[in-house]
Amino acid sequence: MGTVRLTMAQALVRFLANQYVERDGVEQRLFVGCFGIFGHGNVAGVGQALQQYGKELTYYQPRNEQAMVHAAAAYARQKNRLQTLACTSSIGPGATNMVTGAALATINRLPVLLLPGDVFATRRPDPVLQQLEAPHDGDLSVNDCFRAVSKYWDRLNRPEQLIPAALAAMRVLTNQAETGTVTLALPQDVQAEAYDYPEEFFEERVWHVPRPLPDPAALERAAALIREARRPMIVSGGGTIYSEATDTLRRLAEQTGIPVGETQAGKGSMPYDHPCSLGAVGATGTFAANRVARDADVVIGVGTRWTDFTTASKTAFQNPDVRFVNVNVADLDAHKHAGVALVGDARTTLEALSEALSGYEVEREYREQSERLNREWDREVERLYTLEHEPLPAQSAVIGAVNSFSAPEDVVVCAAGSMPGDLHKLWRTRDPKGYHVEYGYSTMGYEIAGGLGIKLAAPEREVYVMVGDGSYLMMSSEIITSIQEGYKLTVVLVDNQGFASIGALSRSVGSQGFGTQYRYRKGGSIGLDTEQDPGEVLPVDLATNAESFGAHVIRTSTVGELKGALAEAKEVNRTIVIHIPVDRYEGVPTYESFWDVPVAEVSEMESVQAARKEYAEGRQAERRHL
Ligand SMILES: Cc1ncc(C[n+]2csc(CCOP(=O)(O)OP(=O)(O)O)c2C)c(N)n1
Ligand SMILES: [Mg+2]
Repeated sequence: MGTVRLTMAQALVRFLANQYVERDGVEQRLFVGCFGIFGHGNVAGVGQALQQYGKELTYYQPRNEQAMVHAAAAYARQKNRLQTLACTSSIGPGATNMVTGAALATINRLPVLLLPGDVFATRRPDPVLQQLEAPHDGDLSVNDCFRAVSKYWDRLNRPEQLIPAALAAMRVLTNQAETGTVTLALPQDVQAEAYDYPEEFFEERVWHVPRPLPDPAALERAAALIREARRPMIVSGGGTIYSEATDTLRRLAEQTGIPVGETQAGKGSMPYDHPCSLGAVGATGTFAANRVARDADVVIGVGTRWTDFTTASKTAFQNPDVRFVNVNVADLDAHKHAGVALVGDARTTLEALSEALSGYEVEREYREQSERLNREWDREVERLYTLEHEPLPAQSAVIGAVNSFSAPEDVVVCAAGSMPGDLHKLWRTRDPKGYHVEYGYSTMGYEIAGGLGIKLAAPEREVYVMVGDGSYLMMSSEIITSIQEGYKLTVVLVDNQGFASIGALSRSVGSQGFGTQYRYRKGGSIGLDTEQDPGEVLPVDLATNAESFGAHVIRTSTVGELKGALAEAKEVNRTIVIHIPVDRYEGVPTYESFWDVPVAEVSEMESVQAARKEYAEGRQAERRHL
């Protein structure tokens, strides 16, 4: 075969356009496009290549590099990790703006390909604009920041290095256990340098995503353990959804009567009204799931990495004899909590487990308890959905209005603040892809950018972005991109004048909401929740801000008006922002759970001393699952 003379950037773009992924016989393109913001570090390299090969790989113009990585990660999540976008940036600040997005994607195990520009490989004009100079290390650049947050990292100092690096990158991106951020740092001179690439490199290449089965002996051990169980429970995580195992999971639950709790990423594994569904588990869990978890004797984790929110900081499972079985494609997670490790794909493993458990069923009383808890919990949801709080509405009623209005297949998206916990507890999920709360990294600013990625992935679904005022202020600029590209979002901007979630957390650690209100400085402090006479509220008008971006804005002040606005929004075909103020203190309770946030061990403040005492008591329930 011959060769073709291309710049490294041209070769990279052509290569990306020819990568495919296959699972269950369905083949799709791995990269549906490339986000990029140009500067001297990529304009003449990847920028030029994207222009030249615009028909092969679509270019999208975002406003912020962090946001474009969020959008790519959200896209990948909506597509069950089988498709994604690349992200190109200039060198320096454009590159490091992507570090947060990179961490988010790696922590959530979502494939994204980052292509930060880098300083000259030849080092001839050093130091170039935005170059970090390290006196002790000639090969260091700001892009080394990405090493910690990437699953594969490489710097391509020669154009031919692209060949092994690109192949390694694809292997990692498409490996369901390994996937996350892949960073290929591209020195700006090398991007523009030509090389005779072998034609084979550009042929269509299919990356197969297998559905591996666990070791049969491990499966036998797991089945034997479960057969002995009287109070088994399943905790379903994001892996169930990525593997498209939700039907299999539901059938297993029906066959055995084992009830299911859900993590944030796993919410939607079961329809909310299924009798085996206990809803959210852990620190932001329902009383239904948390009561069952407390006494469970065997806990079957499926596609979960057991974060502290899921385990309520290791206080959720109090049965002294509790044992774990972990179904996970990642060895790391399968071995957590000294569990029987079923390293494999969630769907095929649950199918195998169903078979191995044939004839096994929990006792009728236990099944009935789950059904009863499911119904009791839904009554609590209804109570919170219909709270008529005045003068400002309760956030739970805002969530209720959006949930009741939205269609089952619509998607709700959120990431940080008080809403993720409330949504985890209260959102009635009716479709496995209808709930998208990024809670691996819980990144303020993900909401709107993530919503854009979801809408790009699923234009047929309405996307409801639930965003707090704090998150909105951190990053709302992708509203503009959504309008530019015609990807409509319905943004519900829930305004409580600051950080309500951290305000509540601060009060619980004895600190009176220090630094969490958006108010003028007064008497030396900024907005303590306990102050009789706090500083005035700031004159910020977020609705007008959204209007200035070109969004269709509706200002509401009651839940009734919100309902009207949602109906109006449905008829509008560009991005809408519905602004609604909510009461800062009318929160959703926690239900029999704990979260470990250490309180100062010594303090002059009595409130801190009291909080420390309570903390020390709460911590006593923490366990080691060895
Ligand atoms: C980028 C980032 N910075 C800080 C935090 C810590 N944090 C979590 S929630 C929150 C406040 C969020 O405020 P807002 O969006 O208004 O939601 P609210 O808490 O008022 O519901 C902060 C500061 C975070 N999760 N992400
Ligand atoms: Mg807020």
